[in-house]
Amino acid sequence: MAGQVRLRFSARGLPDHDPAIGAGTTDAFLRLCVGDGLDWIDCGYETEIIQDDENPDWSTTFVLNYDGDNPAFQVTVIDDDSGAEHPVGSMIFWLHDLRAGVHQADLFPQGSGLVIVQKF
Ligand SMILES: [Ca+2]
Ligand SMILES: [Ca+2]
Repeated sequence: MAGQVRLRFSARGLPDHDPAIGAGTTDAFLRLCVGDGLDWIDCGYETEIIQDDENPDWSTTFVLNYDGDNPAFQVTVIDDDSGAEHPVGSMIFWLHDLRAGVHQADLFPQGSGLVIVQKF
């Protein structure tokens, strides 16, 4: 079964990846891949970068087309450093996790904060 879902993301408690003086703190964006939990078919989704914020609410809305009745999504939060990418953490969730409309999960590795997913 194929379908479409619209998702928006926030993160809370991201660690500071910019400890240098004057660098502020983490400049986070989120990259999303769609797949079945083993293979990630489509990784072409990225939010905007939010500068110097450990609790970003990304305004980017992803409109995702999927196959199957319970697709998986992998998100990776990345600190931007003038175009260079430094991964902060990642997590995987399934469409069924979003039955209530909102899903929240810790990023891996531990201590990397958490991501909140909203379906609407
Ligand atoms: Ca920064
Ligand atoms: Ca940075």
